[in-house]
Amino acid sequence: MSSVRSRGAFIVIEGLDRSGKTTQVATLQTRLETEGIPVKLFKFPDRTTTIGQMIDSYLRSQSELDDHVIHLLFSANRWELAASIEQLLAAGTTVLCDRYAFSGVAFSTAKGLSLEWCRSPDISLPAPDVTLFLNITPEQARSRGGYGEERYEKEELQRKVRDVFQQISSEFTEATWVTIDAGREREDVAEDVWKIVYPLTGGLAIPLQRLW
Ligand code: T5A
Ligand code: NA
Repeated sequence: MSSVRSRGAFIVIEGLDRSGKTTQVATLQTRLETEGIPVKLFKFPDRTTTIGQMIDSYLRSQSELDDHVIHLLFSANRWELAASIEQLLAAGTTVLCDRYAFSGVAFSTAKGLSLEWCRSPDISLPAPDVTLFLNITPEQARSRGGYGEERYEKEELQRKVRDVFQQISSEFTEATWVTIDAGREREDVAEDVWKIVYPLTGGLAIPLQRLW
């Protein structure tokens, strides 16, 4: 018998706004379930918790918060679910995450906070085994419905967010940060996602890493 217990893979989907993260993560979850692979989906922000409700109110411009405060709330919202994520991974469940700490850093840095400060509260959160970054052009994003409903849906901010994501991605290897052209048909994007994720679902023997 092997002395190394295998664990589930931690898969994060990041990407620009309107890139299809939620669409793709739902398709992926269904396909994994169909294959009989134990899977659990998380979405950040998780607007259902007490902290999540504060974030939701801020994003809908129903409340005002200092930039540092909202950054820490986004991070706290991940920390309040981190133990559940770790337990599921240890039990062999594949964990999918719709946005994670990279969105946290990208948006707050784009607003003007320092990148290093923004990283700090997420230090030692579980690190994804792979981050799938869904990439689309600003023109494609615009064609998927106009910005304006929520606080960060403004083109100038989105451009800055894109730049910070680019900067973050350069710290990862090609195996741990995969950029996918999400400007194509849903099915084609889903096929690329599947090809990367499916091989990771057989159980991983390497220990879970920590950010950053
Ligand atoms: N945030 C988040 C922070 O500032 N800090 C943090 O730490 C975190 C975690 C809310 C905001 O919070 C910020 C970032 C955000 O500004 P959210 O709730 O994830 O975050 O935001 P949403 O508005 O839900 O997500 P997006 O707008 O980014 O959308 P998705 O999930 O990328 O895209 P999706 O799947 O909803 O699709 C968008 C539209 O496009 C269509 C869909 O049907 C839908 O209408 N579509 C396609 N159309 C054509 N071709 C395709 N291939 C398509 N795929 C999807
Ligand atoms: Na979404």
